[in-house]
Amino acid sequence: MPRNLTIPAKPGPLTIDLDATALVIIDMQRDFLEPGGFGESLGNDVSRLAAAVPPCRALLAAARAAGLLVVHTREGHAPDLSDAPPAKVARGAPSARIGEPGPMGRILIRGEAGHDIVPDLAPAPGEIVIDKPGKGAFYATDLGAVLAGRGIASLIVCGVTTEVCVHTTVREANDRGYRCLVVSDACGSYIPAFHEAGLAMIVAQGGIFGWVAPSAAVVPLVA
Ligand code: TIU
Repeated sequence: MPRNLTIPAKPGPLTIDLDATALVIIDMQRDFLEPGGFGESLGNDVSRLAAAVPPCRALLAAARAAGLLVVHTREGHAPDLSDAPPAKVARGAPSARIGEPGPMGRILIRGEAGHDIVPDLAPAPGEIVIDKPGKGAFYATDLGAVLAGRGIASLIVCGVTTEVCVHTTVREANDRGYRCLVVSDACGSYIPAFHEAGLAMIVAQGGIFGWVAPSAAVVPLVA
């Protein structure tokens, strides 16, 4: 028996089967949310992302209570930078580029403190953590195989940043046939106008990339 529920969303209600739905939390890492990491090295005010943490936490608690598949992603690179394209490494001030030392260890490098997910959203034992070198969570990862193996058809997506890694992942997922519900207040951007535009792009044209709803509309239904 499917565990169907219908979420009020834009551009219209979305019905999902909880047994075929995963919560995907994108890149809620210290490198993006805390001073001294990759986000700040690019010239951003990282405090703008803090508001997304409590809604992500509420979603995570609801997903765990409902027995959903939970997937955390982390953007980062191998210590030898072998998976970091030179065009990506060359961005930002030379002393604060990917791989350079910072207060949370080498910037955007796997295994360093800055690469960790923020403590409030730490993965629980058994939850899937996908390490990705790019913006999208499907590119150069086994996320597609993981979801296919679990019979997942719908994704509830949150995290940072709205118009960069969340958007790229939703676009990749949409092309692969997943229904994506993006939780608006559980996403965040360094650039508020881009957050709003990113969400608007998802639901435009009849939901060209997916659906959008606030956590208040999702959490009570899932839990
Ligand atoms: N710079 C920016 O907005 N985002 C990223 O570089 N990565 C993610 O969004 N995770």
